[in-house]
Amino acid sequence: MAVVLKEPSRTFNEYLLIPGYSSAEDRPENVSLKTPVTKFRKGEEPAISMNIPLCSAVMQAVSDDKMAVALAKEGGIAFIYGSQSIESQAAMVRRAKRHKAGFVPSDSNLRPDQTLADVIALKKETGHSTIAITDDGTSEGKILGIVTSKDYRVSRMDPSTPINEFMTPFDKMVYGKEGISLSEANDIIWDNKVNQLPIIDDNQRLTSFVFRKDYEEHKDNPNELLDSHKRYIVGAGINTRDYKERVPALIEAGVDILTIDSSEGYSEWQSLTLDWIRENYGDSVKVGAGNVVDEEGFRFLADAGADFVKVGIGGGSICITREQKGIGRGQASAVIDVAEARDRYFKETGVYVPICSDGGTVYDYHMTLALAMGADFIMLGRYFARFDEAPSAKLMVNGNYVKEYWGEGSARARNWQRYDLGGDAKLKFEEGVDSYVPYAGSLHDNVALSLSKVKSTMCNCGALSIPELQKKAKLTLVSAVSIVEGGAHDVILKEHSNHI
Ligand code: MZP
Repeated sequence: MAVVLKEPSRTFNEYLLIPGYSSAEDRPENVSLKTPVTKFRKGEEPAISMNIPLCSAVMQAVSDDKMAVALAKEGGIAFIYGSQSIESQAAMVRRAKRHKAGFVPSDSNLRPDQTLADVIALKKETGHSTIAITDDGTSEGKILGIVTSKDYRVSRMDPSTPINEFMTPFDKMVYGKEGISLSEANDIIWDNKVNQLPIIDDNQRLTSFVFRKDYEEHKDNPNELLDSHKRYIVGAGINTRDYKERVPALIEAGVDILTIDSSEGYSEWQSLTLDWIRENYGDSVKVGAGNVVDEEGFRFLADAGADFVKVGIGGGSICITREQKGIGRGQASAVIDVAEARDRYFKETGVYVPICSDGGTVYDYHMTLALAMGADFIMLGRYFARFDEAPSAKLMVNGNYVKEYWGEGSARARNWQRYDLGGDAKLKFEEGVDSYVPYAGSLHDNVALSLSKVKSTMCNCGALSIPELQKKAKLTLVSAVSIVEGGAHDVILKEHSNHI
């Protein structure tokens, strides 16, 4: 006879937090959202932590190199999707790792024998007035001079004037040497009263520019998640089939953390993958595993050597696994159960294996609930797919801007092994849909708003950190009727407002 759990499978919408005592100290500006990502022994620090408890889903529509940079700037981690060739995934990792905060590759470049007319045309095309003059006209050529709007007067000069007659030549240029820090570059900019600083290598080749106007932007990112070389921390998804080729390529590209991406992770395929990584790299490569929804699944992956465990089956907004296969569990029940399992495991072994609530986060308050229920961090797909930085197309549908968002188990993304059992069989049915999500603007603004709500609720619970929230949170189930009471009711709304 099958085991039948006594409790129904519950989701975030069925819970609310009951406020606890908050002192005068419990103010949002005092809240830390720092959270562990990789396992650690009692009394030790995790090798990787995040400054905000959010990571982006391993999905084609969500996590590429642009998302990786944008999210690391805020203090989180993007896991670049694995449903692409090893070469293109590694190239994305490499691009994100090469992206140095404040150092941007030159996008306007000409040769000295080109003319003022070329300068004007290029300025019109890019909208940028700083043009690097290199021997071959590329962004990595030997720099011979620079042209800014101070160097020419369109009304007084013949458009056919060669650039080398009016550019600021190299010997009169202010530049920085490759390897200097952003703050050193900014000091040079300020001391010399210039607006831009070309950065060059030992062979006088241009590597990037630092612009005065970007200074404020970088001052604004106190949470940036950087490695020891001041590069952004970048994650990537792997699968249980081609890991022997994919993992070395990603490591070579500089990836910081991997996660096995599978809709169902309580399987021998995952332990074989973890074994291979441990045999070849020991503990130096950090890798998460999943997804699971109960204690057995968690213990299996923790014992198999996972650095963190992802929790959630069938709760994703684009996911139809529960309908198609009849497997899964309400996201709240899964997180609560696995969090208890993690704490027991910690008590028994002294090893804390962080857990990630993956999928089904709809409202900002669901983030707070997931953390209160024990999640160390949260993986989101739909949430990030709505932003400018997500790779998918922005379209106008019925008068509204939307972005495309499709599941990794949809026909659009399939032909990769995530949704089969790790063998050679091709996917025979879909487990995800192709959809639109409302366009929501920039990642920075949205993450700031969502986390301000999380921090505010934490203060209502008297918690200034995630572990404190987990200790102090008091949760209650809500009745179906009381959910109506929770929204605006019995009033005539003046205009539609979006509460997400
Ligand atoms: P959500 O944030 O859109 O609700 O859920 C994102 C999560 O759904 C992903 O991190 C992944 O675990 C899961 N997912 C991705 N594709 C599918 C699918 O096609 C899926 N079924 O379930």
